[in-house]
Amino acid sequence: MKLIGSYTSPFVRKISILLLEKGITFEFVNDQPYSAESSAAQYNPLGKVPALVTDDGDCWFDSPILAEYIEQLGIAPAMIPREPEAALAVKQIEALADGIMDAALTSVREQARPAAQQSESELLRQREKINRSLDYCEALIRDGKIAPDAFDLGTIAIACAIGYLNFRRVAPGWCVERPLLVKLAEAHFSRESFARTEPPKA
Ligand SMILES: N[C@@H](CCC(=O)N[C@@H](CS)C(=O)NCC(=O)O)C(=O)O
Repeated sequence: MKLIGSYTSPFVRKISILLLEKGITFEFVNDQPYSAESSAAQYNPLGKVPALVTDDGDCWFDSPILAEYIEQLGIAPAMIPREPEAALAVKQIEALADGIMDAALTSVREQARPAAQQSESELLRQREKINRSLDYCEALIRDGKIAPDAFDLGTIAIACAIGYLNFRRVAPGWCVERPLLVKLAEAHFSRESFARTEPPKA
């Protein structure tokens, strides 16, 4: 199968990690969705990555759908629990982490605009979303809703979101007073799948 995406995208990283952890062979097709040469729209009318083209030629897009598709292949280790309510909880954590990625991406795009056109209030709005969501994740671990040694679709997504915050230096103080989240992120970053998908050092 082919994964279409950019090495800097946290959404793409999440999917690469799922494939690597399950030992699924794939071809990575590098595509920069913001460049004029991007062919992302050929796979996803929204022009976003990641997209996945299966060996049968089917094309799937939007990372939660890709994650679900990969899980449905039935290859161990399971990254989504089988029990429906537990599965929903993990997918909700994924949705929250994806929202952190969206807010970080919006901040990066805003900061890339000429200084005079940047909106301070928009940057603040996005920063608040990120901070509230990180607090929520810290509380999930503190309250035992995420086990300290958990490794599943939800925690992979959280670690990818944090990796993107670090990479783009968005919310640089995110680790202050979130010790459980720091531990969770460090445990994930030490895995080979995370090492192999680190964004390029620009
Ligand atoms: N909801 C999408 C978000 C994907 C996304 O925003 N990807 C960014 C790269 S990090 C993108 O392709 N942006 C191009 C654009 O918005 O035109 C997913 O989970 O796959």
